[in-house]
Amino acid sequence: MKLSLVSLLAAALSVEGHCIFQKVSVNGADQGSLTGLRAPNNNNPVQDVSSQDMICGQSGSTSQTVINVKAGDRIGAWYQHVIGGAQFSGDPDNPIAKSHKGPVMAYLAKVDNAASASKTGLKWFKIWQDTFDTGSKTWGVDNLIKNNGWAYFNLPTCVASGQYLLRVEILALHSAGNQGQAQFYQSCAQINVSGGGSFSPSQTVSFPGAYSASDPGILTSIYGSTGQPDNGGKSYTAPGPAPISC
Ligand SMILES: [Cu+2]
Repeated sequence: MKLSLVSLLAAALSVEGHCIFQKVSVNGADQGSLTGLRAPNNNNPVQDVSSQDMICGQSGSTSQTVINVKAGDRIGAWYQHVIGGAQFSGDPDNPIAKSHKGPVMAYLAKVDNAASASKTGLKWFKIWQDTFDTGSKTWGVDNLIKNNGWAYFNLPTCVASGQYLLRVEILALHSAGNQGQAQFYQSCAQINVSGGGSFSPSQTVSFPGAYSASDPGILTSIYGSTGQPDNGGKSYTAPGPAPISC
């Protein structure tokens, strides 16, 4: 009974708790709202893992800008409740509702021209993830909220120079105990990497295709016997491949 009540509550909260990846920073330098991004126009999640919207979110804003970065740079991906930030002053669901526990992940795919490349048919590899710390019971989303909506990670030093789409994704698991109810929030940044290494991925994945609706990291209840979103004290494995290591 308790579990279903928690799930119902989480589902109710989710109506207002969505978010959009809408800005990039490079070593702390803010690149500007929607600059160099392919981002959705609304904050609704993608829930069908076979949808083309799994790639960069629902088609929305586009940009001619390609953001220059160096291998090893500290990249920030900024999520907020709506485009521009909070929906209203004191918005408790900004940057994202606290109920929306889950991992935050980043992928790259090599392209010839990041501003014009088609998003389909690309070969993606994961470069970073913040999943769940069993000791502190902290999810990647908890850390993002602490950072006012920023997810920070370093672009691996070994990544080859050239242009890429950078796909950053939140997977919100608050209702994920029922198939098709996990919520995916992603946009793609258009980046040009310089000073890179010689890494070329031996294994890549496709979007859609990388995830299945019954993946244990997607069809899962994060509520333990006490009804808390602590994954029952168990470790959590995010969907997709392991991040590359240089
Ligand atoms: Cu939501």
